[in-house]
Amino acid sequence: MAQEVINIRGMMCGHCQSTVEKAIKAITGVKSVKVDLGNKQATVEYDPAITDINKIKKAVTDAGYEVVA
Ligand SMILES: [Cu+2]
Repeated sequence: MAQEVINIRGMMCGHCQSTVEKAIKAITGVKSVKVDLGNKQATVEYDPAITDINKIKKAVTDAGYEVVA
């Protein structure tokens, strides 16, 4: 299991937070996700044999938010 922290730009409220959470959770291979609105970070635990961090970042982008490198 791998854990990664992603910095996200564009989250303004609890609705944004749950949108990002749902988008990441929907990916096969993601075990858990915790989005911190204050720090604008998502902590994702995933199985690297099933998915990868780029797919997770893409889900955030597709949901309408920006991933900060
Ligand atoms: Cu919002």
